[in-house]
Amino acid sequence: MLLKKTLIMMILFSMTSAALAAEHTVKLLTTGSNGQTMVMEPGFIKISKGDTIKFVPSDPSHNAESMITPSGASPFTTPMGKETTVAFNTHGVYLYKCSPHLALGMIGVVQVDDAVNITELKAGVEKIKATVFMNKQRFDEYLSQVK
Ligand SMILES: [Cu+2]
Repeated sequence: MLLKKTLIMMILFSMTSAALAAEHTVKLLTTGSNGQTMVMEPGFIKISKGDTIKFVPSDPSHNAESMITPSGASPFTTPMGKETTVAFNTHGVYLYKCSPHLALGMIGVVQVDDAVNITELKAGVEKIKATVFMNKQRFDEYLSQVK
């Protein structure tokens, strides 16, 4: 009887912790909702450690590839044109791009809990910006939302 109760408690507990990890969606779009082109929506997203993001490309030419990640985090590259879910298990700020469209400013920022690596990330961003021809302002626009 006690064993049964313990088992039920364990099952309930595991269900609760699974429910706490949220799944977010980021769209990788050729045309954004406000007329912007080659854009992630949302371009900046803040999530919690353990959450996942489902990257949803609007067509076969988009994906999501990390450029700067917090130390200890695994880099990620989603397949072209395929809806893919990525788990974020290390806190800090992540900068990622659509591999073929970095020059067009198709980038995004994910903040997972505290922005522990923001100084290193901002230093790294300057080099990357130099290779971008369009929508350069998105770097500052998204990074200004990191809190
Ligand atoms: Cu793209």
